[in-house]
Amino acid sequence: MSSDIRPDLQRSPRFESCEERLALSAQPLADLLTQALQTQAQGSQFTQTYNQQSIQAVHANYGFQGKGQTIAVIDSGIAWDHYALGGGFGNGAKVVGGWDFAENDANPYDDGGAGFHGTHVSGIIGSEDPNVRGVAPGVDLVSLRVFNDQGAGSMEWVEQALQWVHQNRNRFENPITAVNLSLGSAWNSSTVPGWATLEDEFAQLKTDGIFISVAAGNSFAQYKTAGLAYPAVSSSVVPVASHGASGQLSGFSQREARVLVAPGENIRSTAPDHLFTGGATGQFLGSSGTSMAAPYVAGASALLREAYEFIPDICRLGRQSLRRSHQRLVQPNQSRPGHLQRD
Ligand SMILES: [Ca+2]
Ligand SMILES: [Ca+2]
Ligand SMILES: [Ca+2]
Repeated sequence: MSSDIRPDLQRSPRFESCEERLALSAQPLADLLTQALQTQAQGSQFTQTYNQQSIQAVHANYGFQGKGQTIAVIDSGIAWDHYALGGGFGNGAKVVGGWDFAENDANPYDDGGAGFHGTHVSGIIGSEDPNVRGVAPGVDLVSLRVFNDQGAGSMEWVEQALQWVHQNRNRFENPITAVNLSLGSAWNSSTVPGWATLEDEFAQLKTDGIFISVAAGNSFAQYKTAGLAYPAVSSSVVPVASHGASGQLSGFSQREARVLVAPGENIRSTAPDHLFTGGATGQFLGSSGTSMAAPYVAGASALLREAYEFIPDICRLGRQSLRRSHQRLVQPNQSRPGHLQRD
C-alpha cells in the first residue's frame, strides 16, 4: 500500500505562515504538520514502535481499553470516516457526536486545507487499528471543532466547547469523562495570564468529575525557562509535556514541576484522506509536539477510570477467591478457575 502526501502540503512556506498566524491566537497546528512531513521524510518510527509495545502490553495484560466512556477532543475536528476511528458519526459510531464552533454546524469534520491535527490526536487516544493502536481503543469520541478550514482558532470557541461538554456530558450512551486540549496560546509562566477566559469552565468540569489533559506548549526553545502555555498552566487541568524515545524531555516541550510527561516525538496516528493523493484512504502519519503527548494522558485517564470502576469487581473476586481457597482446603482437587483473572 503506497500513498503520497499532496504536493502542495510539502512546501514549507505553508506551514511557516500557519505558525505565525497561530502564535497570535492558538498555537497548536503548525509545528505538528511541519514535523509530520519531516518524520515522513526520515521514516523514523522508533518512538512509535516503543509506544505500541507499551500500549499493547497494557491491553494484553490488564484488558482495560477505556470502554464505557467518551473523551471530548477540542481541536480541528475529527475525520470520522477513517476506519480506525470507527468510520462513522453519530449514535452507534465511535465518534458519537459533537459540534463545529468554527462553522457553527453539526458536522465537526476535520476538513479544509488545514485539517489534520484533531484526527491525529484522536487516533492517539482511540485508534482501533491493531498495529497503530490508540491508548484507549475502547473509548467513544466527541469532536468539538475550534479551528476553521484555514487552521485559525479562537479562545471564544474553546470556551463555548467547554460549556458544551458540561451541558452534554451525560447525553451519550457513555458519559464524557475526559477532555483533551492539544492547543494553547503563547505564554510561559507558572501563573495564569490576566487574559485567561477558561478558568470558570475548567472549574465547572472539575466539579463534574471530568479529567482535562492539556498540551504544555511547544515553545521551550523560545523561552528557555520553565513555564507553561495557557491553558496548560491552569490549576484545574493536567499539563502534559513531551518526551522522546529515550525518555528525555523533548527540546521543544515547555515544562514545569507538576507536568506529566508522555511520548510526543514521531508519533504515528490517523490522518484525514484529503492529505493524500490518488484517492488513498485510511492513512497514518507521524507527528511531534506536546499536542501528541496530551492525548496519551487523556487516553490513560480512561484506562485508569475503567480500572477504578473495576475495583469493586476486584474486591468481589477477591472474596470469591478466598472462599475458593477455603474450599480447596476442603476439596484439594478442585481446579482453579482461570477466566476471572486479569493479572
Ligand atoms: Ca463543519
Ligand atoms: Ca469546512
Ligand atoms: Ca469563561
